[in-house]
Amino acid sequence: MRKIWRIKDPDPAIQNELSSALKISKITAQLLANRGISDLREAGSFLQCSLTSCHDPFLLKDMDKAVYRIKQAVSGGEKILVYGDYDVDGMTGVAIIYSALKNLGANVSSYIPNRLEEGYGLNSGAVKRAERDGVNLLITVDCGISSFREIEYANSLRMDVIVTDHHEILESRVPAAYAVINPLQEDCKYPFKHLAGVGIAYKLAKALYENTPFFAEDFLDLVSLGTVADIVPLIGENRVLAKHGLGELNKRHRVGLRALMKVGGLEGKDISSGHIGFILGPRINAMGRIGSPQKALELLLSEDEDLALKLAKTLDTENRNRQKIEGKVLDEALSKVEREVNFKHHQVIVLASENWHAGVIGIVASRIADRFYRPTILISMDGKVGKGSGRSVENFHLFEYLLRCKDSLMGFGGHESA
Ligand SMILES: [Mn+2]
Repeated sequence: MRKIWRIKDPDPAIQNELSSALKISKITAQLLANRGISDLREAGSFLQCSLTSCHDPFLLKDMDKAVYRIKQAVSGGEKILVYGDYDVDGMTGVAIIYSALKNLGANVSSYIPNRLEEGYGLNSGAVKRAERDGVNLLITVDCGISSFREIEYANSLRMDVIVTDHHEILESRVPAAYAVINPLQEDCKYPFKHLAGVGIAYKLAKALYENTPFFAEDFLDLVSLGTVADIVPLIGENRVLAKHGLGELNKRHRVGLRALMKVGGLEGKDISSGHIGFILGPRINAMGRIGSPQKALELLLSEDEDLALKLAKTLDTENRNRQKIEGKVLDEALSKVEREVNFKHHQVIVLASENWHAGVIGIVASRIADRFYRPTILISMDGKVGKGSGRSVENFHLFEYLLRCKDSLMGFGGHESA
């Protein structure tokens, strides 16, 4: 695709101020200004990119309540279930909360639903099974903010639910959970609103670890993995966490990730965000799309070299299968675009088929949205019910447009652009 470059007009006043105070070149100063960073303090902390610039986790609404309830559960030996989404962001977040709770001596287990059989978010079947297993406290990671009914149901079974999520909030309403940690809540004072699900999980671990001998920073490799893979904007705190996390990733101290790097041909290489986006992330995601996500989580948590290598190879194979399935769906979708879409009349591309694997429609939608620069929704039909996944383009708030059609939808959730 041909790109049109438009260069911003320079601002000599800001250039002079930043370059002389921070001893940087005028070009660097202008680049900062172009990113909207024009005051000295902000520019200084951007350049330093220090972990100490991260905000206090207790600024998150309900963090104190959540920590209180979790500590009560740990000391009382209550069963805790960490329930997360099946993407990289969700699985890395579950790995963090699960490990943190294990370290604190909790009676904890984890659960990642199957995308095809159970779908996104909490489901009542899983809640019921948790209750039968004696779970008293359920913590969601990267999901839960739109699981109103399932949380009511958990409450009716006398199970407390703590929601940690970063997805959009439906019409300012949150579920009736014991605590809801999501910086997008209107009355949440947390200054940074773009944390990934794993970023919020990290904040919870950080809060739980206060006054203990453990360091939440040990989880930064997982934080960078989930943050980069979830494509949240790498600004503010996300940039700090991703940068320090990449440093941790490069130490290769996590057995499972070391095995995944080996299988992905990254041995001896300096791991970059590109490697997360194109090599590590897709292999972990593949399990959530077409395989069993629990295996990817097992890999993240593994402490056994042989088992980790075996699991990493499974992820690699599933990723190849995912690519094949995706290629087929993309071909079919493109020929549908040719037949069904009239670019003069249709602002949004919406396509449906009985043949499409629901695990890959999101990635295919994003390829089509890129190619035609139109918001795109692909729907995988199963009888009368369809599951769709959409990707948007700049300045088209997909979530808000879906909100306008909510009467014809059985359920939906997500972000501005996906
Ligand atoms: Mn996420």
